Amino acid sequence: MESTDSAGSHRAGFVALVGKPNVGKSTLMNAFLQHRLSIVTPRPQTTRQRVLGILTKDTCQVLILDTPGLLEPGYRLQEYMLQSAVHTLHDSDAAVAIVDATRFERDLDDRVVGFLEHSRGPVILAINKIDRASRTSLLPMIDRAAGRFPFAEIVPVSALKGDGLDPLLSAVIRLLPSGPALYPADMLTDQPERFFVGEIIREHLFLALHEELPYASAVIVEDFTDRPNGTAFIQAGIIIERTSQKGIIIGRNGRMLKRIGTSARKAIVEFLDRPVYLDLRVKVRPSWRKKEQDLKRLGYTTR
Ligand SMILES: Nc1nc2c(ncn2[C@@H]2O[C@H](COP(=O)(O)OP(=O)(O)OP(=O)(O)O)[C@@H](O)[C@H]2O)c(=O)[nH]1
Ligand SMILES: [Mg+2]
Repeated sequence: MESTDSAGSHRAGFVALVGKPNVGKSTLMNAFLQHRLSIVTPRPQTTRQRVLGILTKDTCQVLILDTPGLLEPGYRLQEYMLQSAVHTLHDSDAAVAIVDATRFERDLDDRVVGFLEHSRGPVILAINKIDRASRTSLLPMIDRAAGRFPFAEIVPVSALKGDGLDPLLSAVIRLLPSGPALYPADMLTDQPERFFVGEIIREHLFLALHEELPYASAVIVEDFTDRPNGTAFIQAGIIIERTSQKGIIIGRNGRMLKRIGTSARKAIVEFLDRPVYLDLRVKVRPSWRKKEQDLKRLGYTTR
């Protein structure tokens, strides 16, 4: 463990990244970590579970918790997603609420403010995607935000372009309690490789599929074995809700599934930093998004 002998000046704590779907929570976490840990796609509701990213510096350890978007749940999986975000907000030492500068009014509505009021720790507001907003729109936004909630600080950023991230990180660190590091300095997350492999496959499903299909799909990693030759052997199931969706995912002559498999495999190789054999199979589980039992089996269980 890291020691506390630097006269108690070391800080460590959990910070939750929360906000509506698609505001850039996962992009921000990855930018802080300088690592592609949490999956990112142009579609809302990409993140379904909380993801821990550990940022260790000489004087602090920031335990960043990426969360699913604060959505209005319509089915059991979405209820689980919302719970996961809200619990994380309740359990963290501080929070960064994120809004998209181009959708400010939508992103900082009464409902979101209501959630922030139940945060355990102080909340910083990050106004993200400023690369897309006009400079003149920022000051009025900051004013309106300050009138709506007692934010500890308000920081405009672009998680994508890397603008404003240092001031935002400094603001986060200032809010963390004093204490020793909670994880070894070389640890990036506490979640297993197997979890991220499933997430990467899901990321490529989200990128390749349209309309409702990404939301009707899940991934279950059934086998993950490191072979003696150094190759990770991975067998995963793509779960969908109806037989009629199977044909779309497989595609003509299996082309779509092959495309998804090829791009996912490449990304997994990059993530694991070793050769990968990937076998994908499509499976139908009727209405899995609404069934407690199926959700549990897929790892969507409240902690
Ligand atoms: N232009 C611009 N796009 C951004 C920025 N940050 C994120 N994005 C894009 O916004 C989209 C959503 O980003 P995510 O990081 O997945 O957003 P999220 O809040 O994690 O979304 P959910 O997990 O679905 O709740 C992606 O296409 C990102 O590339 C930014 O600063 N500027
Ligand atoms: Mg996300």
